[in-house]
Amino acid sequence: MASQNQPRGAFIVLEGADRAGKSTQCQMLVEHLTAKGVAAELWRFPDRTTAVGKMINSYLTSQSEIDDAAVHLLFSANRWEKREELLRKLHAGTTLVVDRYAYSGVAFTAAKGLPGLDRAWCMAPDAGLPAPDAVFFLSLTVEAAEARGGYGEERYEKAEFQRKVLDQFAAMRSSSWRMIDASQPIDAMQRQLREQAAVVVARCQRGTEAVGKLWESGAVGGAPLTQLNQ
Ligand code: DGP
Repeated sequence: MASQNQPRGAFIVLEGADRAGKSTQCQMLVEHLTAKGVAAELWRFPDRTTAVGKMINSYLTSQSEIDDAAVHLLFSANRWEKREELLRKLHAGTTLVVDRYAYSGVAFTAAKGLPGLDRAWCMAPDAGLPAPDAVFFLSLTVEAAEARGGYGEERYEKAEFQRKVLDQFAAMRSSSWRMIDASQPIDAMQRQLREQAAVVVARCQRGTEAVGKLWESGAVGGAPLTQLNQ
């Protein structure tokens, strides 16, 4: 286990509804950090390459039906199975830019509005997972997402459902999330992300921050917004 004073990589999560541009922004950010000499990797959840991830992929592409509670636990298991590697990378000094995390996990299942599967139930299986140092939320209305050429073919890519997902994200938003207006041009968004990611990376390189745990208070998304804005 690394001590609290060891320099480490930053754990940066990008969240948002579908079509907000997360994947493009994550990729650009990793390329930028790498060019600056910061060891950085792009990760994404769900990670469809693992055995669990393959089950999730089959569900998302409607090749299989899985009970809603059970598939929720699979998405969570997919994060848990990557936990050790994630911590190892951070402590070895690699910054991880992660396309979606447990926040999507909660928002997408809670948006189903099923009896018994409320937000508290949805949060429970992810409790204790490493907490990110920063959460950047790419904010885009459903109308703007549709104007971008509409949603794809996967299970959740329907306007009505995406509206419910956005409501869930809004309900769980913490003051430590950094909101990024995803209706801006790609380069403007990226500029904002780079500036703010640099602050988080520097903080973690200074070695003053231990990796937090979900959903401990003060750990969801890292430093308060005011600090990130300085
Ligand atoms: P992506 O590969 O980022 O396009 O994500 C695939 C879809 O799965 C997308 O509609 C968001 C949804 N999703 C991502 N993570 C979770 C999760 O943990 N639980 C649920 N139910 N859905 C998720």
